Amino acid sequence: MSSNGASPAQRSDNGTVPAGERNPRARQRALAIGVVAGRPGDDIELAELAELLRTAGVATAGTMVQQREQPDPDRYFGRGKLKELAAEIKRCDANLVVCDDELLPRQERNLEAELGVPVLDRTAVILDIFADHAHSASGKLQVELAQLEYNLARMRGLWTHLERLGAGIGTRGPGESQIETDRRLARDRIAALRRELRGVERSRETMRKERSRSAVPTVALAGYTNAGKSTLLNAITGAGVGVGDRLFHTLDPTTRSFEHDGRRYLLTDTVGFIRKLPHQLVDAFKATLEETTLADLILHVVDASEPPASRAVAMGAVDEVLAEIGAGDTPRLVVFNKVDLLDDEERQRLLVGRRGIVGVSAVTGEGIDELLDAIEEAFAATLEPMDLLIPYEQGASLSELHAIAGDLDREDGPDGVRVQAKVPRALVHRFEAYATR
Ligand SMILES: Nc1nc2c(ncn2[C@@H]2O[C@H](COP(=O)(O)OP(=O)(O)OP(=O)(O)O)[C@@H](O)[C@H]2O)c(=O)[nH]1
Ligand SMILES: [Mg+2]
Repeated sequence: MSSNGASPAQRSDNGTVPAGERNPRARQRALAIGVVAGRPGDDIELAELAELLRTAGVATAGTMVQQREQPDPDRYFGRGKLKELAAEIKRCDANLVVCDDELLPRQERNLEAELGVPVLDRTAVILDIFADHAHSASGKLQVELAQLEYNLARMRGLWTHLERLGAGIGTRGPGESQIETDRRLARDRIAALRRELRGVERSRETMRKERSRSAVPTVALAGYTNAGKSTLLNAITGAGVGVGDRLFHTLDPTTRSFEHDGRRYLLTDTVGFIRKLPHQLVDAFKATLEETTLADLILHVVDASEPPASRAVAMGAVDEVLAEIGAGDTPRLVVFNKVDLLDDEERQRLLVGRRGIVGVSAVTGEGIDELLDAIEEAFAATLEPMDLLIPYEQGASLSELHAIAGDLDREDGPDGVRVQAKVPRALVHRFEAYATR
């Protein structure tokens, strides 16, 4: 894993991950730990952490859960459980402990001191995956910003650590000034990154304005990571977006158009969500997540092949993130993807008689037509039927109408073209002059 994975003292000066210094990941064997409140035997959460670790190239050597209301504020686990943990590390020959929650710097430090192996948290793992999967310039900026914010808090932790050690003359001064310098560098870099990202936001804004002028309905794919959003984008639009059986394959938004019944739509695919999505990422990825916020309709893509309990957790997490980024009220369709992996009984149970849910397979193409009809239906409510008479010399209006309303019912008469069309409510005013009733 990256230098996030090293002990805090080994992190680079400005807190970012130098790409060349990654350890060979496969040699890392992690013991995954978590605290669960009141649900004994519930290992859903650690199964997901193991999946995150697999994506980051780390083997999961074992798992350990402590049942308690709250993690211990100093050590995450209670003292007794910590002894068990130390024994378990030996037993399964782990060389790393990874915790399912974001650790306070103090918890991380105490755990490392007691266990004698590096201790990482969920946020560090997710940030590491993002760093590895970011390819575009803006994606890299966003990840670097999130990493710096995460590490800035840890530098503070390191500082208090040194302060405690630094009893003698001379130890305190250089330690303090070094940490202060590091923190100032990190803050300067954070400010510079935020400025650059505002530039990215502005250019996306311009593109969006152009799109909204054309009044093409916009649909956004949202969903848990690995639900099949990118595969679905490819199936619907014929785009060649990258797909992969790993978490957070997609980080950059992609928009493609498709036509259904003569009407054009835009479909946007973007970064996936996860339970306990690190707030540093939500913050840094604001510009990217905005693509979802501004859509007219959100397709909430769900991996229907997941066991019901983890599917419910995933759906809840998506609802939460959508609310957090301000898309809570956007009209939504739930799409159960990967139905090719279900048997008949499961299909029945999941899909029959459920309104607002469409079952599809982005791989076999099953259900895609029904999905497109459902999208059309969702937009139909926002369309106004109009009877128009457009004079021949207003050909420009006719082609504009065609672009907006798709295939038209038209009849050529002596004074012009009689047209019946469904027009988005926001654009009705442009054609009112030609309305015949
Ligand atoms: N069997 C089956 N597999 C699917 C289907 N749709 C997607 N997959 C697989 O699921 C995995 C994830 O697909 P992606 O399209 O990358 O998922 P995503 O939601 O874009 O994931 P992130 O970008 O990581 O958030 C890939 O291995 C796909 O081949 C489907 O309908 N059926
Ligand atoms: Mg994707």
